[in-house]
Amino acid sequence: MDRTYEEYKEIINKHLLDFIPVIDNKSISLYDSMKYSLTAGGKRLRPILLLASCEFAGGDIKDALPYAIAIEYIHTYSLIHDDLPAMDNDDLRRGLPTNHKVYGEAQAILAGDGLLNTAFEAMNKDLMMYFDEPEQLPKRIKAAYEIAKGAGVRGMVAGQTSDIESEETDISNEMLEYIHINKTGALIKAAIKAGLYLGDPDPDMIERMDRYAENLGLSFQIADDILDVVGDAAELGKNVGQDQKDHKNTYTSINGLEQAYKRLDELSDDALKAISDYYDNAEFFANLIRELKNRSK
Ligand code: GRG
Repeated sequence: MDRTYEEYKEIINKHLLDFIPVIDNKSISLYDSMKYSLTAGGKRLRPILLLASCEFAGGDIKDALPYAIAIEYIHTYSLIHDDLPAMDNDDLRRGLPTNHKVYGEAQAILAGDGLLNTAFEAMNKDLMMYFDEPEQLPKRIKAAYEIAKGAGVRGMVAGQTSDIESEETDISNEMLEYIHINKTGALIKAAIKAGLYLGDPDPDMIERMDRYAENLGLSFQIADDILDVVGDAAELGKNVGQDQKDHKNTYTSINGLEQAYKRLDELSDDALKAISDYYDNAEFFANLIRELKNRSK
């Protein structure tokens, strides 16, 4: 497992549109609007985590590709919907006007719906290709299940619901972490677990990477909260200071910047502890958490 983040990213970007089925010309704005947000850029963190986790567990990334691309489709749908006026009402994403600013609200909703459904179509299509090799099915079913669970009503959608409901109200740190763990952490964790399952992980690896993933997911959101205060809009490709303007509950608004940095340190130390002493090939995952910390300085 010696590929770099950039090498994984190149693989993802090369195959990003491969799993979108041919869409009838009569509905071509659906394809255009889905493609617009997919190809607008992005760090590709979740699919990269999925591919890296698969290789870490001894798997072949060729097996993991449909699942990796599917998770990026799901993530992109969530960003399109999150940016809608009914949710965060953002006009800039990945350095470009948000989907609804270009295609209108109705089409942006449909672009999100299209991406979400295409993700499940891609994973199911992959499963169907292995009907005659039943020993190949369990790992794929487990991966698809982890992704469905992380994206769904016990994960991202639940977190988003609580986030929206708690706007303009005072919430506890426990509630804030519940929101972060689900809204952002669940899909990150799903990427890692799905990737592991597509390899051949032992139970200890699953447990350690679970702990790593939980810490990474929460760190990622806290870093995002910090960047909304100290970050640079051009570098981030989205508006900053938006959370404060919208009176959003964030780690920094509730606890202050200093405490946010402290929590980020705690979480990243624990993520490193979960893996560093046990694996001599976990450098990719260790570097990722270090870079996340540095990026928010
Ligand atoms: C609409 C069901 C539903 C859920 C939306 C992901 C999400 C849930 C909302 C996004 C809100 C947000 C800005 C959260 C902060 C952390 C986060 C997920 C940032 C965006 O992910 P990145 O930084 O984006 O990986 P790129 O563009 O690099 O893919």
